[in-house]
Amino acid sequence: MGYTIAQKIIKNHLLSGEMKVGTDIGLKIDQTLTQDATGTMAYLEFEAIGVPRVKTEKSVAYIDHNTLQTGFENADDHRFIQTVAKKHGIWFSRPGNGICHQVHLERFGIPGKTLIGSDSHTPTGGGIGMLAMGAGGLDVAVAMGGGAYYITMPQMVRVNLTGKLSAWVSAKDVILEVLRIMSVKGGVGKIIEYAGEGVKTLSVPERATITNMGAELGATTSIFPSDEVTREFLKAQGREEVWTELKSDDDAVYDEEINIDLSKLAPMAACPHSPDNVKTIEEIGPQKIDQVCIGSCTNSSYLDLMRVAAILKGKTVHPGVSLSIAPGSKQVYNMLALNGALGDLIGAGARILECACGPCIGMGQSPNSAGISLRTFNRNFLGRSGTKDGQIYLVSPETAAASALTGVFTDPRTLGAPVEITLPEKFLINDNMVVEPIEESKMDEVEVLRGPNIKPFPKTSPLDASIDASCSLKVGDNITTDHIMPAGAKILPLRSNIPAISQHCFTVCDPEFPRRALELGKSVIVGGSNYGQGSSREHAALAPLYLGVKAVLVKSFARIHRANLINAGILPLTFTNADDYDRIDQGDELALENIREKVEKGEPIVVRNVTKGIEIPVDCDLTERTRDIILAGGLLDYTRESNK
Ligand code: MIC
Ligand code: SF4
Repeated sequence: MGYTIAQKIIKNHLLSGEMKVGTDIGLKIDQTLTQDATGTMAYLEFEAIGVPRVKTEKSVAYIDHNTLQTGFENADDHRFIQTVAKKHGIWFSRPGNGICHQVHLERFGIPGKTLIGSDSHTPTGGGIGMLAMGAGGLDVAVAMGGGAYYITMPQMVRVNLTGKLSAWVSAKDVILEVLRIMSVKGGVGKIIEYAGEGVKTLSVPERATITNMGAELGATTSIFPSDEVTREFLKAQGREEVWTELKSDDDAVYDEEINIDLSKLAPMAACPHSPDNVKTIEEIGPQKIDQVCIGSCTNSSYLDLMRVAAILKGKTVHPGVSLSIAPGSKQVYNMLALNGALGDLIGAGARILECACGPCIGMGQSPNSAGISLRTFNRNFLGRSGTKDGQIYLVSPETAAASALTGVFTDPRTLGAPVEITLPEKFLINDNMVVEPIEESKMDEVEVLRGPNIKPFPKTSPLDASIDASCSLKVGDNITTDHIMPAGAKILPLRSNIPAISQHCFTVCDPEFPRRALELGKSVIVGGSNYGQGSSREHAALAPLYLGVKAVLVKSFARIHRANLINAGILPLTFTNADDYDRIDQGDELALENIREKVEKGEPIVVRNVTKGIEIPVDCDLTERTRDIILAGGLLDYTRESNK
């Protein structure tokens, strides 16, 4: 039996386990990336593990999220990351160099290699045939120290692409179609591989848009073959030598197949407040809009912005619309500046932002009250834009630019003759904003600078013999990590300060939660299905840990968040019968008797609802390794123990 592309990479990197779906496998990690919002924690954890020098082939620390610098906190964090990176062998991409995923694809990614990043959109690297996965900071820290990265061996989904995109229809519309078909939980436990004749019609930046937003499917990752198109892209980046061909075997077996005829797709939008709430622009109709934001790691490539510039050239943004544009990298920005396209954007009235995440993570550009904002981003979760009642629609750059000109939802196909943009034969290559680490022999010369906002990792303790705690919060389905640990300009600067950031935990759902949880001392959170979807931020586990949450009991979990809970030593439980969700109310007293022994022996677990006098069977699917992590009180303690 042949292998799929992902299976080939997994096979080459397998450190433990077997490639049997649903079982735990440990992978050797070749490259890591961090960004600043999750990076400070990841490096504090790396320091705590105590390995002097990273053991990966390449580790890069990016600064792209917290660049507003409304106080000293962000700048202090940047210095911390810069110095800690220099000391321990990590390359440092300075603020201004661009969004981690865009820059990594351009300058560092290599087909066939494994990459984990402390950011859920790391699968962008799948656009050049990397096995690239989002992970919690602690998992990245362990991988930097040479440890394996553990995942559950995923199922393989093949998306067959046939035909060719029609004029004005974009790669963004392809992933919106996949989201429409599969939903935000349809990818959990799966790797999505793109195949078929349609693949070669898509350039690398287009493929990267698709694998990037595959994160919204809940998938482990998404991947394209590495072919002649990939070679051309790498050659244009001056890196042809890292290219290798990668394709699936003819007799590879997939668990699921989806067929998409590219020529049949139309411009679409993900409507508020979920990336899978997809409609065509035609169905939405010519509704008035207030804002357009172009950028983010999904759609900020040279190709995307050149198309936008061609649409806007010589025109003026509608007076009722504010248009902002953030290029994805310094390379893109600089090329637009040199070829005149930047002038076209400025001339049309676009508000040019620095190349960083910016409005995607609520760092500025919040829309007006109840404002309709069209964004080329990947997430439109409630409140993420910074305006609680903001109505965020996720669209392609073409739809965004066309609508910015008319002031209403506009199908770009009404613009007439298509713009023909091709990738340059040579990109502008200038890595002057990437700082090399110091040689190992000189590492003692580097002083790691820590600002007063940087507080240590919260205290963990081994799993208690029994847990008696009340339900401090009950929430519904599809809770995102933006609900659990909101971001935005006010809260992001506290990413290195768990006690302070914890005060914002779950405040989107219930402003009283942090105070109540702290008062209770110990508690349990109850939730619905796909709990913890979205970002990889381990703060969504560390803040509950700090607030005394001992267990989270839900109908089902999203992959990265479940791993983060385990890493933080919080017990992840699921209802054996989903209907039992209705048998616990917020405030109920719960008891998990002899839980330590039961976890240790793998015995059935029952939650006793003391208030209602009933017993509820629950599952806690742990492998030998995750069981030991939970017993130890989290991955940090477990790793320190194992390194002794
Ligand atoms: C996001 O898009 O939500 C983020 C901000 O990039 C996160 C990481 C974070 O919360 O820092 C992600 O996607 O992992
Ligand atoms: Fe940054 Fe947005 Fe991409 Fe997250 S999704 S990495 S915030 S651009």
